[in-house]
Amino acid sequence: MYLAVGLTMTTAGESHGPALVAIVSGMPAGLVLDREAIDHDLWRRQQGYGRSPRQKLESDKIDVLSGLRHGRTLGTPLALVVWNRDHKNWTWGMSPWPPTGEPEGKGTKPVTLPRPGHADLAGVMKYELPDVRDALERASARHTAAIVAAGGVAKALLHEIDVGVSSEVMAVGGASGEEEIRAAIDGARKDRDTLGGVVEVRVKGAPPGLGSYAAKDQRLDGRLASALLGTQAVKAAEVGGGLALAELRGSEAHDEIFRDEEGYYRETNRAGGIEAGISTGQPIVVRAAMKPLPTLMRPLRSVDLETKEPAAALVERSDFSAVEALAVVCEAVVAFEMAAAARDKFGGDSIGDLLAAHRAYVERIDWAPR
Ligand code: EPS
Repeated sequence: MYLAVGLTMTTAGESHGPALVAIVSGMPAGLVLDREAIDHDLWRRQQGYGRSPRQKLESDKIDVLSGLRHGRTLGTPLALVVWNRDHKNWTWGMSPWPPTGEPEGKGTKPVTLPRPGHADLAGVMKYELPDVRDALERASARHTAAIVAAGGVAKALLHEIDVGVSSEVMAVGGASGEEEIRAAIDGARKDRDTLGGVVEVRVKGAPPGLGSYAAKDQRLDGRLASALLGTQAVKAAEVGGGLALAELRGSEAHDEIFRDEEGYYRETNRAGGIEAGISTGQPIVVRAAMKPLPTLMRPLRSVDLETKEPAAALVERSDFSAVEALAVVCEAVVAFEMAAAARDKFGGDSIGDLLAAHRAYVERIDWAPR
């Protein structure tokens, strides 16, 4: 039986394995992809103050194995690949097949010192793994490169219906403003510590009516929050006024409705562009909060899984802060959910059909972005 399930993404890949892969199914045929735009987002994800030396080894680029011909989607599954350049240093340690020859390079010795805050301890317990590396490789935020590649494809679809997605770093380690953030990261680096932070993503141009109150898995806010919380290191997600709305009275918390010759409008956007799980036509505003990364150069207390004795957690190359990268990743996950919601509403065999349905709909509701 064939089930139409809309736009979906499946990813695979380990941090130091050969590659990261994203298979995107349900993209309409005839969508033109801009390779440079997707590579630019991959580049942006690698930037930021406080990033790990790993980013100097990688220069992430998108490769496509299927679903695309001469730059246009075929309406069939797109297989997107981002190669791990660093894999050449891990060919024995991360060999998919039993390695041959003498152990060499990185990853040859089992990791036995779980880091508090990482996947290490829960991962080896859950999957009965002999080596913490078997858990941490997939849990690593390196995986987000594949998400950004898929988000780039989603942005191309959104661009066709004049929907744009942007992001901003709101705070790092409680500091805001470029100077203060740099100083905070310098301070953490000096103390061999790490910092988390908050990012905001905005979607402009989305028409009213994406998502639905009919079921929880169709609620746009629920889908966005789930996608944000499904991202490495994200511990909280907010829509519009978010947590602060709980402290207000109803008379202060909602966005009053007005109408002029151009149509309905609001003077405020406390709902973050979503009411009852449906887009309102205002900018969609979501935020994600990232915990400080758990790989510390001055490690926390842990237990050696081999000896069962107290020991310091694993120390390995990592970022002091990756909040700027998270902003780019959150853009991608939000873009993907918005593209999925647009595809659900307007159909998805061909981009022409989708555009025609979008045009007819915005005409019917007499809506234009403000
Ligand atoms: C990352 C790549 C990783 C880490 C980081 C994010 O590279 P490596 O492990 O080779 O240094 O820098 O991953 C984590 C923070 C983590 O907890 O796993 C990347 O490309 O974003």
